[in-house]
Amino acid sequence: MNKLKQIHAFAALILSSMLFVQYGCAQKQPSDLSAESIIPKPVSVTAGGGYFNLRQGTEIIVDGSSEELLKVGHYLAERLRPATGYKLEVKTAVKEPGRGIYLTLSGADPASGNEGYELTVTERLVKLTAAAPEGVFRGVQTLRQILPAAIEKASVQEGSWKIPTGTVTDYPDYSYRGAMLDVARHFFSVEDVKRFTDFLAFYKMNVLHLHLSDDQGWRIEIRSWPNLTSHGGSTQVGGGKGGFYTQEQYADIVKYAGERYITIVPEIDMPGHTNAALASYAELNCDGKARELYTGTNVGFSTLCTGSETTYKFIDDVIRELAAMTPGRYIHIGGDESHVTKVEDYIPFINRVQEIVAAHGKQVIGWDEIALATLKPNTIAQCWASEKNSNAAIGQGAKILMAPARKAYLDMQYDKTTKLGLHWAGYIEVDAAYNWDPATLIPGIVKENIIGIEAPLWTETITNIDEIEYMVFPRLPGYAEIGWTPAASRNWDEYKMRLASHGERFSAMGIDYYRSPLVSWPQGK
Ligand code: TNX
Repeated sequence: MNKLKQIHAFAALILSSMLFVQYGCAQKQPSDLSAESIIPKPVSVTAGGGYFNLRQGTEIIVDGSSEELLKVGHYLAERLRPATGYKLEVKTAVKEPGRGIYLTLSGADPASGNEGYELTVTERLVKLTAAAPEGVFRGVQTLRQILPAAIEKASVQEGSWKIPTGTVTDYPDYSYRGAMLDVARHFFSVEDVKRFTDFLAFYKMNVLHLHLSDDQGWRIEIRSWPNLTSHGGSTQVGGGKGGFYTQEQYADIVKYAGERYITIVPEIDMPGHTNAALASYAELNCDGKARELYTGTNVGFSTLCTGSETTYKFIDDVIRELAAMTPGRYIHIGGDESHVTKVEDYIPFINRVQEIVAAHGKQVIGWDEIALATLKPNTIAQCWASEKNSNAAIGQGAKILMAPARKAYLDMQYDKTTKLGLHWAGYIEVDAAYNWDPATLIPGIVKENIIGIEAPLWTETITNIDEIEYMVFPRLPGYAEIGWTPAASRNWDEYKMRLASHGERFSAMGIDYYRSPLVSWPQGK
């Protein structure tokens, strides 16, 4: 070969190998289920190396006659239809189909519990198996997360909808994984609450705690005490018009959450944080005089009249109506920051309210101060501020819900440039929010004492859904992972890569999130 031929041959080789790479890419992209960014991180993922293609004719096939599982099938179809534009028919079958998306309750590992699931993807079949519909529902969230991010868009997208083959086996570490929304300081519509609920569902959280009353507003209709909402619900922080949920609207929220396997924990805060009630009924005040409505942000100045029988009649009526609206087992009684209630009044008050809640068939959760009282064996103390109170609760045999303000408060600012939020418990950047273990954070509180974790969003400074989203994202996925994934499997440097890729999903969902400089967010939008 002469020199020129050599050069030609070399060039041809380069060119053909370039073509091969290009053609090869178009033909078959690498598939690796284990490299997908699933949050919370599953217990185990095995990659198959191929793809399942979601397409126009794909059907969602539900095993057997479970109405409940069929609803999960419809929920899945509704998530996938807008962006794909496909029909995605939902059908039932008596045996495993050869192709499609198959949801089944048979063959699950009972050790995975009600929320555990197994997702097996082959080139022909996507199969979700769980012991209960709840587990299939959790698995559906994994399925959403291994589709391209554009699947979350509300309108039809160009795209090929490939799902990498392999197997995910998964179940949660803690049974209680929640967030709280304060609808008392600022009121949020039913629609906003539903959107918030959808965020929790996407990250496999299972509790939405609603802070329904505070000094600035009473937000839930109580038919036997109508002024609570007509007057007590008529304003909010800053003097805006406030609002409240009728019992029908509240039932709609409970149902919506229930369809997402999310339990609503309603909170009526007492004996402090009660100015809205004290303004609505003169007889709830020891001096018999109704208070003025309050639209500021101070805490700790109000108290129910703990020595008066009217107070307990009031509480009994409120808890009775609330319990009737609550399918979940818990009623939250607040109990925090009752700075103007003498401790010798506070203790018998909490003891008596625990009895009232029990009489209406529910279990108490209260902020950690309730440990000053005599806790019933099934009462839960929510650890937010005091290590001493939390340990006292454990000493009485109570379990702890972990919501330490300095780690888990969604209203804490990210850093000193954050405009919304507060910083009394410190700044909580995305790494600090993620990088802690509920079972080792506080001396004396170990895993066996803890039912789970909760991230509260207080709303003194938060006025609309965009502001909610900015404080919640991107910290919420981290709290979800702390609740779901064992501490030994969690690592910030690895997590932050998965979180970065969720940036695209936040955008597809229209979420206005904080672009923390600690995370390499996708460029563009
Ligand atoms: C303390 S946390 C409170 C709330 C405030 C919050 C603001 C807790 C049990 N009580 O009343 O909204 O700080 O971060």
